[in-house]
Amino acid sequence: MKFVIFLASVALTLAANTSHQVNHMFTLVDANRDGIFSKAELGHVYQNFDLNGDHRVTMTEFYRAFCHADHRLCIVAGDLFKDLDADHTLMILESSLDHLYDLFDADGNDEVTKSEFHTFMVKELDKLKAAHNLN
Ligand SMILES: [Ca+2]
Ligand SMILES: [Ca+2]
Ligand SMILES: [Ca+2]
Repeated sequence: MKFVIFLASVALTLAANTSHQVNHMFTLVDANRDGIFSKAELGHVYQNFDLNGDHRVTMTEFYRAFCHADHRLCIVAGDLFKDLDADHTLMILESSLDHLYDLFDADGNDEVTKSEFHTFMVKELDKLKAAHNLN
């Protein structure tokens, strides 16, 4: 259920003030509420996307997770997937989670703080919203 709430909050992000909604998203991904989005917590989010549990998230799985929560998310899901699929294999491997984590971890200390999460997500979502004229 928690993951659905997370996706719903992403949907709200598209319609509302990005900064405010990213703050809310952080409280959902930071499962143990220690102010750090840890690698383990990223892994948990990943497992929710990997519907058939084969340790790879295909574009279909990515779309399904996003579109299931809110059809407005389908609009940006393709672009978000491309940004995350750095090696252009049309799938996000579980082994690439370290790379994904580095995108958030701006200072490279192996911890993603609320401020690092906020900076990355606001930049990413504002870019996608602008590309689709959703601002
Ligand atoms: Ca945490
Ligand atoms: Ca899969
Ligand atoms: Ca950091």
